Amino acid sequence: MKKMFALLMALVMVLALCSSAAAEDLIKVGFAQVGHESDWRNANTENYKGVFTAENGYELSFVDCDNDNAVQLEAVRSFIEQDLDYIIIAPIETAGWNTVLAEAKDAGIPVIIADRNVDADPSEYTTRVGTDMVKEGETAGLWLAEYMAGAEANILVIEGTVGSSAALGRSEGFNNIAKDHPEWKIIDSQSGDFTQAGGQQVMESFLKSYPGQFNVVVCHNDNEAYGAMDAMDAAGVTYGVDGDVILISYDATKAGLTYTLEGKINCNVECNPIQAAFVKEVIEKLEAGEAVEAFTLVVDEAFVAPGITSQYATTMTAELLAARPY
Ligand code: GZL
Repeated sequence: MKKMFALLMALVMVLALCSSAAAEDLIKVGFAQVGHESDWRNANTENYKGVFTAENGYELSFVDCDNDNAVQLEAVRSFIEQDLDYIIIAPIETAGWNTVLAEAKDAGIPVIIADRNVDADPSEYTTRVGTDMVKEGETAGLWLAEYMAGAEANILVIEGTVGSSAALGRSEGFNNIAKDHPEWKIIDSQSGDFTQAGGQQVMESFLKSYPGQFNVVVCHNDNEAYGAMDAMDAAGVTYGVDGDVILISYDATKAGLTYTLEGKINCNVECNPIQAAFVKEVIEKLEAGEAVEAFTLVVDEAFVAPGITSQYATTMTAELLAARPY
């Protein structure tokens, strides 16, 4: 009996040593995520949690920074204090990163900027993975120009989070096209903070300020578009392919593309949230001592409602919707 007990204890000790050794072998990654402001963000978070798993050899320290810059900086500093192996930052805003990036660099911890961008010299961090937000804005503008075919456009814009590279880039890109169209007028542009409540609030304000004066609404993400749709429904303003107002959105999430298939959103410019595998590939290269590119582009496309054909976007179908990964 005593022998059995001793054997059992030895087995428990070996298993404990193996598990701690296994834990020691995991690559420790800190991820300071923007927050949970949108369907896109949630899809992005789920993607990271599904890739950076113990089975894949990682220990993920995930912080939802709730759209709060101070919380995000604090999260990155805590990763540095914990001396993690890698730090991933999806920056809420572009500004304010130089000091903490220098701290991470001094600590010898590689930093990967993911999704959005920072106002810091690329030499201040290891690499960046994300989409081209300026191109997304240009795609929306090019599609609108094709669709309007020279007709007047009186445009209201519901922007994303103030100071975010997603909002700045999409505005820059759209304006790159708008400047070539004197028949267009951007009447107003306010931030809806990438949330449905924000989109509804801004649209309600626009409906009060500019009744009957606009025929295009551009929303920087699907959740803002849902809010704008609720506000326009309540005001009896029609939108979409059979409505008075052309509705353009970004993200092309499953729900956003459902509205696009239904003709309620005329054009939806994708921003692909499935980015974790690209980041994991970068980390694996760094682990192997290999050089990595300064920037890894995550490619996306655009979609339009049935009945619309475009050189810049794919016409939505039920089959396409069923095949969408997020
Ligand atoms: C874009 C991403 C944006 C999405 C929004 O890459 O940063 O933030 O467009 C999300 O849905 O909130």
